[in-house]
Amino acid sequence: MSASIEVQDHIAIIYLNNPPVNGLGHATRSEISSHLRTVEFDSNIHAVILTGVGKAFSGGADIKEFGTDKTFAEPSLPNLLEQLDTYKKPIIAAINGVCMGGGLELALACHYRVATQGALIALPEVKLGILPGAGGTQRLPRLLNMDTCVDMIVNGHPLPSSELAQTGLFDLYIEHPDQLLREAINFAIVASTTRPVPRVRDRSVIGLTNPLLFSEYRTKLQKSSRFFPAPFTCLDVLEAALKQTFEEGLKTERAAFQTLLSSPESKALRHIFMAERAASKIAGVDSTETVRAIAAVAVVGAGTMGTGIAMCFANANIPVQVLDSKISSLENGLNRIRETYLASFKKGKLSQLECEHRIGLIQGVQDYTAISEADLVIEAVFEEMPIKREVFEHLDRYVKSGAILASNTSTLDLNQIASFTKRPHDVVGLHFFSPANRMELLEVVRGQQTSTEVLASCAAIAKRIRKIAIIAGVCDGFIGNRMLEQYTKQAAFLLEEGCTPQQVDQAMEAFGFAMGPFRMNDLAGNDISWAIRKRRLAANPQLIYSKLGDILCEQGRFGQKSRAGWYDYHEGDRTAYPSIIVEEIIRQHANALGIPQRQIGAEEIVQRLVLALANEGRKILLDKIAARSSDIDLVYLKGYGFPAYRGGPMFYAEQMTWDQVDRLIRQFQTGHRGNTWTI
Ligand code: T1G
Repeated sequence: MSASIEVQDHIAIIYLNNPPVNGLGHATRSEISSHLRTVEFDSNIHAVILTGVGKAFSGGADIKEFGTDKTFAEPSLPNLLEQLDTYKKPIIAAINGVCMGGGLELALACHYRVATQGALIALPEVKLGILPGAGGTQRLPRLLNMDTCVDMIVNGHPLPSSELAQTGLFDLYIEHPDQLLREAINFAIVASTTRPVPRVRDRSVIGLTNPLLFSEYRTKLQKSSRFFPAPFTCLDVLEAALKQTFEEGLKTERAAFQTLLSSPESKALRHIFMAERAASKIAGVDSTETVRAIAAVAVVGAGTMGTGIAMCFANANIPVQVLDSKISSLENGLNRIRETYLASFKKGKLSQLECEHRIGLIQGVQDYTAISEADLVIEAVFEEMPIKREVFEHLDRYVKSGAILASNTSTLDLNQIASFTKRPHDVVGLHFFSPANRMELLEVVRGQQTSTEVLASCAAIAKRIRKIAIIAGVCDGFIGNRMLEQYTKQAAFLLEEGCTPQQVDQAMEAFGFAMGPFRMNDLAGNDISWAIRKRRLAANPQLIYSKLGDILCEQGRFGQKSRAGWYDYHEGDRTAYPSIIVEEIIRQHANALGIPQRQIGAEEIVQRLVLALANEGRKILLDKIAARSSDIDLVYLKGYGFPAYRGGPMFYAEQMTWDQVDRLIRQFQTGHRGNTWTI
């Protein structure tokens, strides 16, 4: 039973009850439709209320049914809404919680809407690469101004019901959720005497306040989403609402919805939606696992990473101490935090109160005894094992029993770090990505002895600080950096075969990366990757990689910081200018190696680099460093800027099939240094 019915005061109340979010799957749609038919001509019933059981009114169409015949099985959502539209008695939506996508479209097709404080209102379909496909683009502009409609539909931004309380979306707004049903029944009793029942479709679209709204938005989208069709289509269909009748607008919407639903971008985004939810399922850790309370956090190391990590917790209203033995480092770190929050305040992203509150949550300390009561301690000091050892020996000695001891290491052996303590079961890796206070990704590194309780606690705290936690096993580079090494290796090989840095970057940026590999390296600092290569070469003298990066670094070309890297830079200007010096270095190097030069097109560049990621991801799965391929996709999406509407490197490969991938890799091998691609 995913929709039940009861009667109170001659009002039929239909409860959507399809946990976890009352998704409008086929069964739910069928039962709602059946209940409506049962009472439509019953003279004892004067009106109908639709409401949700639990935290949601409805989270929309059932995404899990997409791609199956259930999505359009009758009653399809549009046809169910048509039944509401032609219903003889008033139907009131009592919006009790999350009201999203098809769920909001269901409410819009009702004759009245009564909402409670605390509900979340959204048409987020664009985030799935589609658009509201059940009348949302045609009904919402008949209740809300087009600026709000564009923001809600083109950006998919959710709005709290309180922000819409004074708009035409709701006929009644209730401050106290526990009074919603009673108030809705009272409203229905009054509405039941009103004829004809008011239909949103009979209203006129609210006129534009800014006649240039659509053209201005299209210009904005050209910059932010030029390769992603859904936002543009959302704009087109919204604009159609202004020019067409409701019926014509529905047809336009429906056609556009079908086109987008079958698009590769939508398939990719639906893959990510499910991947994000799958990632929270940790092997060997079930939902009954104890989760340790984390009320106080300490960070060791007041450098860029340490202070960024501290801000993650302050942003979640968790008090955090920052420990650094050097007073100058500590002061610099705390100043950096203050400046960051003040900058957000000046940009209007934070109120003065929020800014001061968050700064007040962060305390600088210099002594390990000061952090003894922390529930979670995160070490973020230099990537050198002797320093890690000193820190963890101190943590083991001074921090209370039961605290979680985490290392932010990005390349060192967590098992060895755990061995510096008497409590390896409490030691875990929490690998944040810079800037830590902004990047969503958090690699939770599971040591050999890390307890399931610690893993469950880290997953819970990650959600609190709004991070996507991905469990990784212990290896050099865990998941993301291990894949990045292969990506940058192939990028440099392409230069030796005839490409320029700008050709490679332009191909990857046209694919959807915000920044190609060489611009990214110049931003991050070529000397950082140079140090990692030297460490890896010392550990494995057989390591094969292009020496071009080393040559640049030996000439002091570290990137933006030295105003010369893979590109040239001018004082105070971050624009990357193609460098004839670098092109000459590449030519001389390739010539010395006797590598034949050739024209390499954008398609091969993209395949070489993305399949380098996927091929390493496949090995990461085989090594059991990652639990599932969709986790690997999330790592590269959330930590390395892989374009979301491409689904991720593993998704990209899986669309080809792995046999085709292997055929391509064999082709690439003949091009250059065959043994760099180990399948
Ligand atoms: N369909 C199926 N399952 C859903 C779902 C949905 N729409 N939304 C959530 N779930 C599952 C999710 O997979 C997870 O399951 C559980 O609910 C908890 O999710 C015609 C076609 C509603 C704000 O895009 O934004 O309507 O992993 O961890 O943090 O125009 O889920 O536990 O098995 O996210 O409390 C439009 C998507 C669909 C809303 C709740 N609707 N969902 O957040 O829980 S397209 C959306 C969300 C559409 C029409 C079109 C969030 C949430 P499991 P959760 P949460």
